[in-house]
Amino acid sequence: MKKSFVVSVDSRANSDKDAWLRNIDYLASVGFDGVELALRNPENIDLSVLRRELKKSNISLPAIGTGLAYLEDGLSLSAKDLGIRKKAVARVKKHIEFANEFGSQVIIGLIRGKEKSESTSSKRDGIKCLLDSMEELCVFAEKTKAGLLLEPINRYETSYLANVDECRKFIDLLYNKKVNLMFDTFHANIEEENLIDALRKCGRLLKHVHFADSNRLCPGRGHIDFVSVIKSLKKSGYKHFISGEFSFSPDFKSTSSEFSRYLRRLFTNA
Ligand code: LER
Ligand code: MN
Repeated sequence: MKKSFVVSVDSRANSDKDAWLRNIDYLASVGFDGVELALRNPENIDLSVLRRELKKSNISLPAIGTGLAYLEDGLSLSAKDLGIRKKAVARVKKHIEFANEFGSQVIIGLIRGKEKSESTSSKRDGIKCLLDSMEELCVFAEKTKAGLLLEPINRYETSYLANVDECRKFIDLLYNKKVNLMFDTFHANIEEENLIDALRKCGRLLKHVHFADSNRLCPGRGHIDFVSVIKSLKKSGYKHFISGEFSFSPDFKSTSSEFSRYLRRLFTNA
């Protein structure tokens, strides 16, 4: 199992434009094997700069997140408004092209969108729109080296696919199977009857894992049983990345190094 950490690329006008590059440097210095980039719009990134940074730090890019395109630009793959949906699909295609350059996977999480009216019929319409968007993205991804990852996300953050069972059923509906599963301990702690059973149910589709504790802080600061999580991953032969995705307390450096130490202990003792 390999260690990674989420770094958001802040492309807002008055942001510190190079902070994410310094963060990648720092992750390498405290023992991470990979970085997961949260990208609102991949067109804001200079590929040659990123390639140089990854090579210099000897670190890989296992996955990229798309949630900022929903949170900051309101793009949603399930939007009833065809214009918004088309923009969301076009944006995720940019993420796929970007991931193709690095052999990474694209996370389909918050970009699934949130239904304002939670009525059954509007949810049904939303899931149909999501299915259409995903079919188009799968066909697009088929021609690339990029993978797609469906992330079960708790009901308060997205309206669709809150748990592993729902994600697996959704994948079965897709004509084209370019989609695998990922697992986020924070969401699973809210939505699953039994977190370890749910993890097991991912089976061979599991290609990426997010770690955050029950309070969305660094593992070890809440009440999720990470020893059992690691034992279960080891038993299943999981070889991919565990990526830290949680609030910084107090800042990026201390939080990421705390996580690196925590995972080192867990890998040795579990
Ligand atoms: C959001 O809660 C989350 O877990 C992200 O990975 C979604 O893209
Ligand atoms: Mn996550």
